[in-house]
Amino acid sequence: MAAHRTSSERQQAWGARHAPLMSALVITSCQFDAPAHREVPDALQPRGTGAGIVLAEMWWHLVFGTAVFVGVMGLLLAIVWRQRNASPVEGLDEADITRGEARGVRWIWWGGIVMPVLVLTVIFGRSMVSLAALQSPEEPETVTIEVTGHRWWWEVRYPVEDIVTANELHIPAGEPVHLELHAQDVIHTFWVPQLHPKIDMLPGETNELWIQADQPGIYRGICAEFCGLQHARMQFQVVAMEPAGYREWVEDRQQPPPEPTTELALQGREVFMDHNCAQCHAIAGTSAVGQIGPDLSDLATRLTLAGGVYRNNPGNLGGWLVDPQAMKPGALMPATPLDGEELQALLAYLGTLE
Ligand code: HEC
Ligand SMILES: [Cu+2]
Repeated sequence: MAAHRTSSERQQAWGARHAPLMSALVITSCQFDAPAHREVPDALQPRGTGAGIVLAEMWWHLVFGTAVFVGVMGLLLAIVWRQRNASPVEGLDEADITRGEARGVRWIWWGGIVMPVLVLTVIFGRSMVSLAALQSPEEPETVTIEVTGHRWWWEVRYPVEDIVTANELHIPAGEPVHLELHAQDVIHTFWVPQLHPKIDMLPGETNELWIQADQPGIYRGICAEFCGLQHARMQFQVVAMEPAGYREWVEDRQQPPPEPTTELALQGREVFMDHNCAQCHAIAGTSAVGQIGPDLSDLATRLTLAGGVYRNNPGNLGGWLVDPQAMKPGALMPATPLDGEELQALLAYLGTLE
Protein backbone atom coordinates (compact mmCIF):
# COMPACT_ATOMS: atom_id res chain seq x y z
CA MET A 1 0.00 0.00 0.00
CA ALA A 2 2.74 2.43 1.08
CA ALA A 3 4.73 1.71 -2.06
CA HIS A 4 1.65 2.27 -4.15
CA ARG A 5 0.99 5.65 -2.59
CA THR A 6 4.57 6.70 -3.08
CA SER A 7 4.52 5.81 -6.73
CA SER A 8 1.26 7.64 -7.33
CA GLU A 9 2.61 10.63 -5.46
CA ARG A 10 5.61 10.49 -7.70
CA GLN A 11 3.32 10.40 -10.71
CA GLN A 12 1.42 13.39 -9.44
CA ALA A 13 4.62 15.33 -8.98
CA TRP A 14 5.62 14.30 -12.47
CA GLY A 15 2.26 15.38 -13.82
CA ALA A 16 2.59 18.79 -12.18
CA ARG A 17 6.08 19.35 -13.58
CA HIS A 18 5.07 18.32 -17.06
CA ALA A 19 1.59 19.71 -17.21
CA PRO A 20 2.27 21.73 -20.40
CA LEU A 21 3.64 18.66 -22.14
CA MET A 22 0.71 16.55 -21.03
CA SER A 23 -1.83 19.04 -22.25
CA ALA A 24 0.01 19.27 -25.56
CA LEU A 25 -0.26 15.52 -25.85
CA VAL A 26 -3.93 15.61 -25.07
CA ILE A 27 -4.53 18.36 -27.59
CA THR A 28 -2.60 16.64 -30.38
CA SER A 29 -4.75 13.64 -29.73
CA CYS A 30 -8.32 14.66 -30.42
CA GLN A 31 -9.19 10.98 -30.02
CA PHE A 32 -7.69 10.76 -26.56
CA ASP A 33 -10.80 9.36 -25.03
CA ALA A 34 -12.56 8.01 -28.08
CA PRO A 35 -12.97 4.27 -28.31
CA ALA A 36 -11.39 2.80 -31.41
CA HIS A 37 -14.72 1.41 -32.56
CA ARG A 38 -18.23 2.59 -32.04
CA GLU A 39 -20.23 0.16 -34.10
CA VAL A 40 -21.38 -2.96 -32.30
CA PRO A 41 -20.15 -6.23 -33.79
CA ASP A 42 -23.46 -7.73 -34.82
CA ALA A 43 -23.92 -11.50 -34.70
CA LEU A 44 -27.08 -11.00 -36.77
CA GLN A 45 -24.93 -9.81 -39.66
CA PRO A 46 -22.56 -12.74 -40.12
CA ARG A 47 -19.50 -12.30 -42.33
CA GLY A 48 -18.02 -15.73 -41.78
CA THR A 49 -19.00 -19.38 -42.11
CA GLY A 50 -19.31 -20.21 -38.41
CA ALA A 51 -21.41 -17.16 -37.58
CA GLY A 52 -23.68 -17.95 -40.56
CA ILE A 53 -24.29 -21.46 -39.24
CA VAL A 54 -25.07 -20.15 -35.76
CA LEU A 55 -27.49 -17.57 -37.13
CA ALA A 56 -29.34 -20.14 -39.28
CA GLU A 57 -29.61 -22.33 -36.20
CA MET A 58 -31.01 -19.40 -34.23
CA TRP A 59 -33.72 -18.81 -36.85
CA TRP A 60 -34.74 -22.48 -36.91
CA HIS A 61 -35.15 -22.55 -33.17
CA LEU A 62 -37.02 -19.28 -33.20
CA VAL A 63 -39.43 -20.38 -35.96
CA PHE A 64 -40.13 -23.80 -34.46
CA GLY A 65 -40.34 -22.43 -30.95
CA THR A 66 -42.77 -19.74 -32.07
CA ALA A 67 -44.93 -22.23 -33.99
CA VAL A 68 -45.16 -24.53 -30.96
CA PHE A 69 -45.93 -21.61 -28.66
CA VAL A 70 -48.65 -20.24 -30.93
CA GLY A 71 -50.13 -23.74 -31.39
CA VAL A 72 -50.26 -24.48 -27.66
CA MET A 73 -51.64 -21.06 -26.78
CA GLY A 74 -54.23 -21.39 -29.54
CA LEU A 75 -55.41 -24.72 -28.15
CA LEU A 76 -55.55 -23.33 -24.66
CA LEU A 77 -57.67 -20.41 -25.77
CA ALA A 78 -59.92 -22.72 -27.79
CA ILE A 79 -60.51 -24.89 -24.71
CA VAL A 80 -61.28 -21.90 -22.52
CA TRP A 81 -63.63 -20.51 -25.15
CA ARG A 82 -65.41 -23.83 -25.57
CA GLN A 83 -65.86 -24.36 -21.85
CA ARG A 84 -67.24 -20.89 -21.35
CA ASN A 85 -69.77 -21.33 -24.11
CA ALA A 86 -70.64 -24.94 -23.43
CA SER A 87 -74.18 -25.60 -22.28
CA PRO A 88 -74.49 -28.09 -19.42
CA VAL A 89 -74.66 -31.68 -20.63
CA GLU A 90 -77.11 -33.99 -19.00
CA GLY A 91 -77.84 -37.66 -19.20
CA LEU A 92 -74.39 -38.96 -20.24
CA ASP A 93 -74.22 -42.74 -20.39
CA GLU A 94 -71.21 -45.10 -20.08
CA ALA A 95 -70.60 -45.13 -23.84
CA ASP A 96 -70.42 -41.30 -23.99
CA ILE A 97 -67.89 -41.25 -21.19
CA THR A 98 -65.71 -43.93 -22.80
CA ARG A 99 -65.79 -42.00 -26.11
CA GLY A 100 -64.79 -38.80 -24.31
CA GLU A 101 -61.90 -40.53 -22.58
CA ALA A 102 -60.67 -42.07 -25.80
CA ARG A 103 -60.65 -38.62 -27.38
CA GLY A 104 -58.61 -37.30 -24.44
CA VAL A 105 -56.11 -40.12 -24.77
CA ARG A 106 -55.77 -39.38 -28.51
CA TRP A 107 -54.89 -35.78 -27.68
CA ILE A 108 -52.23 -36.98 -25.28
CA TRP A 109 -50.76 -39.32 -27.89
CA TRP A 110 -50.69 -36.87 -30.75
CA GLY A 111 -50.22 -33.60 -28.95
CA GLY A 112 -48.09 -34.83 -26.05
CA ILE A 113 -45.91 -37.45 -27.71
CA VAL A 114 -45.98 -37.55 -31.50
CA MET A 115 -45.79 -33.79 -32.06
CA PRO A 116 -42.95 -33.07 -29.60
CA VAL A 117 -40.95 -36.06 -30.84
CA LEU A 118 -41.35 -34.85 -34.43
CA VAL A 119 -40.45 -31.27 -33.67
CA LEU A 120 -37.51 -32.16 -31.45
CA THR A 121 -36.21 -34.70 -33.95
CA VAL A 122 -36.17 -32.12 -36.73
CA ILE A 123 -34.44 -29.52 -34.53
CA PHE A 124 -32.01 -32.03 -33.08
CA GLY A 125 -31.16 -33.41 -36.53
CA ARG A 126 -30.48 -29.95 -37.86
CA SER A 127 -28.36 -29.05 -34.85
CA MET A 128 -26.27 -32.18 -35.39
CA VAL A 129 -25.63 -31.15 -38.99
CA SER A 130 -24.67 -27.65 -37.82
CA LEU A 131 -22.39 -29.01 -35.10
CA ALA A 132 -20.63 -31.24 -37.59
CA ALA A 133 -20.16 -28.29 -39.94
CA LEU A 134 -18.72 -26.19 -37.10
CA GLN A 135 -16.39 -29.01 -36.12
CA SER A 136 -14.22 -28.93 -39.19
CA PRO A 137 -14.13 -26.96 -42.44
CA GLU A 138 -14.68 -28.51 -45.86
CA GLU A 139 -11.26 -27.44 -47.09
CA PRO A 140 -8.13 -27.93 -44.98
CA GLU A 141 -7.06 -24.94 -42.89
CA THR A 142 -4.30 -22.86 -44.45
CA VAL A 143 -2.98 -21.01 -41.39
CA THR A 144 -2.56 -21.84 -37.70
CA ILE A 145 -2.66 -19.09 -35.09
CA GLU A 146 -2.18 -19.46 -31.35
CA VAL A 147 -4.08 -16.90 -29.34
CA THR A 148 -3.54 -16.53 -25.60
CA GLY A 149 -5.85 -14.46 -23.43
CA HIS A 150 -4.09 -12.29 -20.83
CA ARG A 151 -5.65 -9.82 -18.47
CA TRP A 152 -6.47 -7.70 -20.57
CA TRP A 153 -4.97 -8.21 -23.97
CA TRP A 154 -4.45 -10.94 -26.56
CA GLU A 155 -1.16 -12.56 -27.47
CA VAL A 156 -1.15 -13.71 -31.09
CA ARG A 157 1.43 -16.18 -32.43
CA TYR A 158 1.90 -17.78 -35.83
CA PRO A 159 4.00 -20.82 -34.90
CA VAL A 160 4.80 -21.87 -38.47
CA GLU A 161 5.60 -18.40 -39.79
CA ASP A 162 7.31 -17.45 -36.51
CA ILE A 163 5.42 -14.20 -36.02
CA VAL A 164 4.27 -12.66 -32.74
CA THR A 165 1.90 -9.77 -32.40
CA ALA A 166 -0.92 -8.64 -30.13
CA ASN A 167 -4.58 -7.71 -30.23
CA GLU A 168 -4.75 -8.28 -33.98
CA LEU A 169 -5.22 -11.42 -36.05
CA HIS A 170 -4.37 -11.11 -39.72
CA ILE A 171 -5.97 -13.85 -41.78
CA PRO A 172 -6.51 -14.55 -45.48
CA ALA A 173 -10.17 -13.97 -46.44
CA GLY A 174 -12.04 -16.91 -47.92
CA GLU A 175 -9.72 -19.49 -46.35
CA PRO A 176 -10.33 -21.50 -43.19
CA VAL A 177 -7.89 -20.66 -40.40
CA HIS A 178 -7.10 -22.92 -37.46
CA LEU A 179 -6.97 -21.36 -33.99
CA GLU A 180 -5.43 -22.79 -30.84
CA LEU A 181 -6.68 -20.93 -27.83
CA HIS A 182 -5.11 -20.68 -24.38
CA ALA A 183 -5.41 -18.48 -21.32
CA GLN A 184 -2.51 -17.19 -19.29
CA ASP A 185 -4.27 -16.31 -16.07
CA VAL A 186 -8.06 -16.65 -15.80
CA ILE A 187 -10.80 -17.90 -18.10
CA HIS A 188 -11.42 -15.65 -21.10
CA THR A 189 -13.75 -16.21 -24.04
CA PHE A 190 -12.71 -15.57 -27.60
CA TRP A 191 -15.52 -14.19 -29.74
CA VAL A 192 -15.72 -12.39 -33.05
CA PRO A 193 -19.52 -12.17 -33.31
CA GLN A 194 -19.55 -11.77 -37.08
CA LEU A 195 -17.26 -14.73 -37.72
CA HIS A 196 -17.74 -17.67 -35.37
CA PRO A 197 -19.40 -18.99 -32.20
CA LYS A 198 -17.94 -18.17 -28.79
CA ILE A 199 -15.28 -20.41 -27.35
CA ASP A 200 -13.67 -20.40 -23.91
CA MET A 201 -9.96 -19.94 -23.32
CA LEU A 202 -8.91 -21.99 -20.31
CA PRO A 203 -5.67 -21.84 -18.33
CA GLY A 204 -3.66 -25.01 -18.88
CA GLU A 205 -5.80 -26.24 -21.75
CA THR A 206 -6.00 -25.78 -25.49
CA ASN A 207 -9.31 -25.23 -27.20
CA GLU A 208 -9.47 -25.36 -30.95
CA LEU A 209 -11.60 -23.54 -33.44
CA TRP A 210 -11.60 -22.76 -37.10
CA ILE A 211 -12.73 -19.47 -38.51
CA GLN A 212 -13.26 -18.12 -41.97
CA ALA A 213 -14.06 -14.59 -43.07
CA ASP A 214 -15.88 -14.52 -46.38
CA GLN A 215 -14.68 -11.06 -47.42
CA PRO A 216 -11.69 -8.88 -46.62
CA GLY A 217 -12.54 -6.51 -43.80
CA ILE A 218 -11.89 -5.68 -40.18
CA TYR A 219 -13.98 -7.56 -37.66
CA ARG A 220 -14.09 -6.65 -34.03
CA GLY A 221 -13.55 -9.34 -31.41
CA ILE A 222 -14.27 -9.22 -27.70
CA CYS A 223 -13.67 -11.15 -24.53
CA ALA A 224 -17.03 -12.68 -23.66
CA GLU A 225 -16.28 -14.02 -20.19
CA PHE A 226 -15.94 -11.66 -17.27
CA CYS A 227 -12.23 -11.71 -16.44
CA GLY A 228 -11.72 -8.81 -14.06
CA LEU A 229 -11.54 -5.06 -13.92
CA GLN A 230 -10.80 -4.30 -17.58
CA HIS A 231 -12.78 -7.17 -19.09
CA ALA A 232 -14.77 -4.72 -21.22
CA ARG A 233 -11.53 -3.29 -22.61
CA MET A 234 -10.16 -6.61 -23.71
CA GLN A 235 -10.85 -6.45 -27.42
CA PHE A 236 -9.09 -7.21 -30.66
CA GLN A 237 -9.43 -6.96 -34.41
CA VAL A 238 -9.48 -9.67 -37.02
CA VAL A 239 -8.02 -8.18 -40.18
CA ALA A 240 -9.12 -10.38 -43.09
CA MET A 241 -6.99 -9.62 -46.13
CA GLU A 242 -6.92 -10.67 -49.77
CA PRO A 243 -4.84 -13.89 -49.69
CA ALA A 244 -2.01 -12.29 -51.72
CA GLY A 245 -1.94 -9.29 -49.40
CA TYR A 246 -1.94 -11.61 -46.41
CA ARG A 247 1.12 -13.47 -47.72
CA GLU A 248 2.92 -10.14 -48.19
CA TRP A 249 2.01 -9.20 -44.65
CA VAL A 250 3.56 -12.46 -43.43
CA GLU A 251 6.81 -11.70 -45.24
CA ASP A 252 6.89 -8.18 -43.81
CA ARG A 253 6.24 -9.41 -40.32
CA GLN A 254 8.98 -11.99 -40.51
CA GLN A 255 11.55 -9.19 -40.73
CA PRO A 256 12.60 -7.61 -37.45
CA PRO A 257 11.87 -3.88 -37.30
CA PRO A 258 14.47 -1.74 -39.11
CA GLU A 259 17.33 -0.08 -37.22
CA PRO A 260 16.25 3.38 -36.09
CA THR A 261 17.88 6.03 -38.29
CA THR A 262 17.26 9.29 -36.46
CA GLU A 263 19.18 10.46 -33.41
CA LEU A 264 15.95 10.80 -31.47
CA ALA A 265 14.78 7.28 -32.22
CA LEU A 266 18.17 5.83 -31.28
CA GLN A 267 17.97 7.71 -28.03
CA GLY A 268 14.45 6.33 -27.59
CA ARG A 269 15.71 2.80 -27.97
CA GLU A 270 18.11 3.45 -25.11
CA VAL A 271 15.32 4.82 -22.98
CA PHE A 272 13.35 1.67 -23.72
CA MET A 273 16.23 -0.65 -22.81
CA ASP A 274 17.35 1.34 -19.76
CA HIS A 275 13.95 1.60 -18.17
CA ASN A 276 11.88 -1.35 -17.14
CA CYS A 277 10.06 -1.61 -20.48
CA ALA A 278 12.26 -4.45 -21.72
CA GLN A 279 11.45 -6.54 -18.68
CA CYS A 280 7.87 -6.85 -19.81
CA HIS A 281 7.99 -6.31 -23.58
CA ALA A 282 9.82 -8.03 -26.41
CA ILE A 283 11.03 -6.38 -29.61
CA ALA A 284 12.41 -8.67 -32.33
CA GLY A 285 16.09 -8.14 -33.10
CA THR A 286 16.84 -6.42 -29.77
CA SER A 287 17.72 -7.56 -26.27
CA ALA A 288 14.15 -6.89 -25.11
CA VAL A 289 12.54 -10.27 -24.54
CA GLY A 290 9.99 -9.61 -21.78
CA GLN A 291 6.89 -11.78 -21.90
CA ILE A 292 4.56 -10.06 -19.46
CA GLY A 293 3.14 -7.49 -21.86
CA PRO A 294 2.43 -7.48 -25.60
CA ASP A 295 5.26 -7.99 -28.08
CA LEU A 296 5.95 -4.57 -29.59
CA SER A 297 7.89 -5.58 -32.74
CA ASP A 298 5.15 -4.31 -35.06
CA LEU A 299 3.61 -1.73 -32.77
CA ALA A 300 3.62 1.09 -35.33
CA THR A 301 1.53 -0.97 -37.76
CA ARG A 302 -1.19 -1.84 -35.28
CA LEU A 303 -4.60 -0.26 -35.53
CA THR A 304 -5.25 0.03 -31.82
CA LEU A 305 -3.61 0.18 -28.41
CA ALA A 306 -4.28 -1.42 -25.06
CA GLY A 307 -6.65 -4.23 -25.94
CA GLY A 308 -8.29 -2.74 -29.02
CA VAL A 309 -9.63 0.25 -27.16
CA TYR A 310 -7.68 3.29 -28.33
CA ARG A 311 -6.70 4.22 -31.85
CA ASN A 312 -2.98 3.82 -32.31
CA ASN A 313 -1.77 7.39 -32.84
CA PRO A 314 1.05 9.34 -31.21
CA GLY A 315 -1.30 11.20 -28.88
CA ASN A 316 -2.86 8.06 -27.46
CA LEU A 317 0.50 6.31 -27.33
CA GLY A 318 2.03 9.24 -25.45
CA GLY A 319 -0.90 9.29 -23.06
CA TRP A 320 -0.51 5.56 -22.52
CA LEU A 321 3.21 5.78 -21.74
CA VAL A 322 2.74 8.71 -19.37
CA ASP A 323 -0.08 7.14 -17.44
CA PRO A 324 -1.48 3.77 -18.51
CA GLN A 325 -3.62 3.70 -15.38
CA ALA A 326 -5.51 6.79 -16.48
CA MET A 327 -6.38 5.23 -19.82
CA LYS A 328 -7.09 1.74 -18.55
CA PRO A 329 -7.34 1.68 -14.75
CA GLY A 330 -6.06 -1.59 -13.36
CA ALA A 331 -4.09 -2.51 -16.49
CA LEU A 332 -1.05 -4.56 -15.59
CA MET A 333 1.40 -1.94 -16.85
CA PRO A 334 2.75 0.50 -14.28
CA ALA A 335 3.50 4.12 -15.16
CA THR A 336 7.21 4.68 -15.76
CA PRO A 337 8.41 8.13 -14.71
CA LEU A 338 9.88 9.70 -17.87
CA ASP A 339 10.83 13.28 -18.51
CA GLY A 340 9.57 15.11 -21.59
CA GLU A 341 12.68 14.40 -23.66
CA GLU A 342 12.70 10.74 -22.78
CA LEU A 343 9.06 10.51 -23.72
CA GLN A 344 9.56 12.18 -27.11
CA ALA A 345 12.54 9.93 -27.82
CA LEU A 346 10.56 6.85 -26.81
CA LEU A 347 7.68 7.87 -29.07
CA ALA A 348 10.10 8.36 -31.97
CA TYR A 349 11.57 4.91 -31.38
CA LEU A 350 8.21 3.16 -30.99
CA GLY A 351 7.18 4.82 -34.25
CA THR A 352 9.91 2.89 -36.09
CA LEU A 353 8.61 -0.50 -34.98
CA GLU A 354 7.10 -1.92 -38.12
C1 HEC B 1 5.30 -4.71 -15.46
C2 HEC B 1 5.30 -4.94 -16.87
C3 HEC B 1 5.32 -3.77 -17.81
C4 HEC B 1 6.23 -2.73 -17.87
C5 HEC B 1 7.39 -2.45 -16.94
C6 HEC B 1 5.88 -1.97 -19.05
N1 HEC B 1 4.79 -2.50 -19.64
FE1 HEC B 1 3.94 -1.85 -21.35
N2 HEC B 1 2.43 -3.19 -21.11
C7 HEC B 1 2.36 -4.13 -20.12
C8 HEC B 1 1.10 -4.81 -20.21
C9 HEC B 1 0.61 -5.93 -19.31
C10 HEC B 1 0.41 -4.23 -21.29
C11 HEC B 1 -0.98 -4.58 -21.79
C12 HEC B 1 -1.97 -3.66 -21.10
C13 HEC B 1 -3.39 -3.87 -21.54
O1 HEC B 1 -3.69 -3.71 -22.73
O2 HEC B 1 -4.22 -4.19 -20.68
C14 HEC B 1 1.28 -3.22 -21.85
C15 HEC B 1 0.99 -2.46 -22.96
C16 HEC B 1 1.89 -1.62 -23.58
C17 HEC B 1 1.68 -0.97 -24.84
C18 HEC B 1 0.46 -1.14 -25.73
C19 HEC B 1 0.67 -2.29 -26.67
C20 HEC B 1 -0.53 -2.66 -27.47
O3 HEC B 1 -0.34 -3.16 -28.58
O4 HEC B 1 -1.65 -2.47 -27.02
C21 HEC B 1 2.81 -0.26 -25.12
C22 HEC B 1 3.08 0.57 -26.35
C23 HEC B 1 3.70 -0.42 -24.00
N3 HEC B 1 3.11 -1.26 -23.09
C24 HEC B 1 4.96 0.17 -23.91
C25 HEC B 1 5.72 0.16 -22.75
C26 HEC B 1 6.89 0.98 -22.55
C27 HEC B 1 7.49 1.91 -23.57
C28 HEC B 1 7.35 0.71 -21.30
C29 HEC B 1 8.51 1.36 -20.56
C30 HEC B 1 8.42 2.79 -20.40
C31 HEC B 1 6.45 -0.28 -20.72
N4 HEC B 1 5.49 -0.59 -21.63
C32 HEC B 1 6.59 -0.85 -19.46
C33 HEC B 1 3.32 -4.41 -19.19
C34 HEC B 1 4.42 -3.59 -18.91
CU1 LIG C 1 -10.92 -11.62 -20.86
